Amino acid sequence: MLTFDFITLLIYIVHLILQILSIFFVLCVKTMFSVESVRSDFPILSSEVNGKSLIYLDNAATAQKPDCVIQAVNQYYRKENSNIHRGVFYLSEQATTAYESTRDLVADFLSAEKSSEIIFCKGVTEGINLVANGFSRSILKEGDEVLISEMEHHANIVPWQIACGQTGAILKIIPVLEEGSLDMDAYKSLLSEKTKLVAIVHVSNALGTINPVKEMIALAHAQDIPVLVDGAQSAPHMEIDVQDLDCDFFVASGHKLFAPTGVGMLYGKESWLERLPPYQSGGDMIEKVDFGGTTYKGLPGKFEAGTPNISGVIGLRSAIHYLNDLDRFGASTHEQSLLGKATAALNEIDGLRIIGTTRNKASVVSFVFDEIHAHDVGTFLDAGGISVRTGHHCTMPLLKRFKVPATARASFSFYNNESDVNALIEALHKMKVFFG
Ligand code: C6P
Repeated sequence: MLTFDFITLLIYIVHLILQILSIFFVLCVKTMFSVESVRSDFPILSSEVNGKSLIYLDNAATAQKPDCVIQAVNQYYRKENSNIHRGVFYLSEQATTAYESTRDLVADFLSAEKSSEIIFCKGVTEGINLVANGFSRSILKEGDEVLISEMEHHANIVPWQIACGQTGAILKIIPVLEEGSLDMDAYKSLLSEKTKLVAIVHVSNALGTINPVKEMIALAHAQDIPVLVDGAQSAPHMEIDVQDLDCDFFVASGHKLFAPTGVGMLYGKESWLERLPPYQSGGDMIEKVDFGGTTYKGLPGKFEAGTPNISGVIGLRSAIHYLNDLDRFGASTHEQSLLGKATAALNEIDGLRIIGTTRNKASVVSFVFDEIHAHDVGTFLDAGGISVRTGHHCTMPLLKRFKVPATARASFSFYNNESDVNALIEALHKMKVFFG
């Protein structure tokens, strides 16, 4: 009897262990990153250009959209379209809920403390303009300084030039070292009691360099200086935790995050957003309008005047759900492996020079040829179905620093595969023969 009980117990334990193992296995397989499986989520990847299969390597400019995002926007216009915050009828309330719940989702996605710290905008350009406009109207005075770097995108240069021009503040520049990283000694020495803001790119769109923003923020905060982080190129490649970074502002564009164009997000610490005046004005951002004077809504409404990009926000909601369901660690490991393979193979090509060789890079690689103009590189690759960006990448001062007028840039997303890298390298070898 005792032996029978023991055997039953043993069978029961083995059965339990097998069940736990099978659940674990199913969970692993379900969440494990598989490039071939994610590729099938993006309909455009199976299309052709110039009679060749599309090889899309311009993800830093804009990312392709998964089917769920395309469907979400389609569904919204087919069945749910209506304006938000205005109607008491069913569709308007549905649209308002969808819009506002996306704000909660974005707050979670960026690990913000409160949803009211998330402002929907057109993208990084508009987000930075909003902050620069607020600083020029309420913070900056003659002789103050704004600190940016030599590797900024024009979107994080020109708004500050305008703000400085309007206030008499001075724009200071952190230099870039030869391998494409920031001169951190220069950064430390540029911080002073005159500095009223540091505005810095997280990941360079032209070089791929990942900047040590957390360390830079801590250094600035030690002197009570707020920091804005341009996350256009970081949010698509890494998980962002604005509370851990402790940045005061963070901006990202939806279209680089697999969402539609024309929608983006500005995160700002509540205390900073409260301090800044409204950027645009009109409908929806007000509390009460009277010819004797107008009062504004609190956060976030104060910064969202007029009918926003509702369908864009609906698409963004779907894109964030998609990213939340993705094994992002696996995706980023895969991107890094593509970057490593591409870099090694590009370095083997005679007459090719990579611009931006620092070790800590996102999956962006910029290169030039001694004898062939970047635009010719781009045109040749396009004939083979390969899309790369060529030109100054809206970083003219950076290219001037490297003494090149233009580069060709391949930027990889998690849906690119090894054969995309091989096709690029093969095409560049053919191009060398073609141009003699
Ligand atoms: N870079 C590129 O091909 P918008 O256009 O507002 O979504 O993003 C502007 C922007 C700001 N900062 C960085 C670091 C960026 O990379 C970009 C957009 C694209 O590199 C288009 S120029």
